[in-house]
Amino acid sequence: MAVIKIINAQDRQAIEALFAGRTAHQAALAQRVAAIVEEVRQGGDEALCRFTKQFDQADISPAQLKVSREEIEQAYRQVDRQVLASLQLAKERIAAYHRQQLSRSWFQPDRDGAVLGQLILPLERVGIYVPGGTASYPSSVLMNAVPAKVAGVPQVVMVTPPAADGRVNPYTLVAAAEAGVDEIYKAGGAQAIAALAYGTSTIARVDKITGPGNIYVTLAKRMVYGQVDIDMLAGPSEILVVADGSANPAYAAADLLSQAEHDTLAAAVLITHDRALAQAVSQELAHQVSRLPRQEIARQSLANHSAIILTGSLDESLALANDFAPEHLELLVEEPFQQLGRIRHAGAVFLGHYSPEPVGDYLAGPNHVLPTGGTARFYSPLNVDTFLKKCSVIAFSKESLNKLGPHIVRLAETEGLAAHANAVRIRLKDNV
Ligand code: HSO
Ligand code: ZN
Repeated sequence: MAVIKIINAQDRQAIEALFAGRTAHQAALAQRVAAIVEEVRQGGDEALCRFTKQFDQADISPAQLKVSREEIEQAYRQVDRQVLASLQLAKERIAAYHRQQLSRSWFQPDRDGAVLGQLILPLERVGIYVPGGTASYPSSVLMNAVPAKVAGVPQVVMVTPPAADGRVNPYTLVAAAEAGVDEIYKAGGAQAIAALAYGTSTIARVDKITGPGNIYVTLAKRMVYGQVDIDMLAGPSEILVVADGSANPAYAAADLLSQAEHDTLAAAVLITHDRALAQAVSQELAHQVSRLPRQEIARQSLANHSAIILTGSLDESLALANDFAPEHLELLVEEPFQQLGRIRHAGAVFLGHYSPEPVGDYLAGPNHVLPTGGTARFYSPLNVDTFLKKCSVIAFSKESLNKLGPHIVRLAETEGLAAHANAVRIRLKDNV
């Protein structure tokens, strides 16, 4: 029994159905989320704790919202030493990659004697959302917190929903401590986003919220945008593999399953012009999925949001991949670097037979928080700039104002703004 459909690239209807499946409309949930956000905005800690009881079954008082030093020490005693070492290695590699992204402030005298420049400044206080339950990933803690710290953000705050017993996953806690997170609060869902955006007595408001979450979190982020900044609106994970005859079908299937196991809504797509490969990958998928602990999730993802697409050529495969604008794009082809110039839209590209997507999820160095749902057309991966802002610097001298001032006066008067013109004219030597 096939676990994935094979469709022809000429079948526009099937292709469109596959692409459209990514933008589900959630109007019904939006009202509910708006009510939660509003209640927390008005009710602060009390509302936050009430929702934590309702949605996470955890009975937490405002005084217990903040994770204590003892809880972090206890987490360090609980975690496996080798896992801790792997997390530390990942942290170092992620930090090294993101340090490369740092750009410098600059100052430049111009030819009229003015000094102009641009300051690069870190945001002061950033909130990182980390999902709980089975989607609680210490790797995502690193991917959010490390770039923030590389950018120089002094206050990095993390929120994550507690389990029913009021605890937080120890790996999440040690990852946060390793990354240098400054405060951790036990709160999740739309209520945590509202708390970060508006502040409560316990949680001071932040300037920006980053990190992926479920649909409630995403809707809440959209609602508080403007009150605070946000990184992006994340959807279910996606992988698109473009392969030619050089691809190993077992590798391709394993890579597709690596994202299909994330979410029943995840999309795993293979595009190839090689018919034999398409058949072989389909068989491999059926074989490999049955041995996965999360096979129920992966099977639904494969059945409902995934496909193998047959094209007539590698060129056609790449064009279709650009149309899809996937979160992750793998090029399992003979000469991947030669195809790189054709890629227009993808969150991250993985080149060749030895760069499976999970390499990027954990420790290659680039960020794994990536645009989904076709938003790679205009969003970038989470990166150091996500946590920085720019400030323009202008320093005119007496001479440069004398030289350029008459132009300013003229432009201000054209706009009917006499006070603007005066602020310049009053300084000019012959009061033009
Ligand atoms: N592939 C996910 C990130 C992740 N994978 C975390 C494993 N852990 C979205 O890019
Ligand atoms: Zn993943």
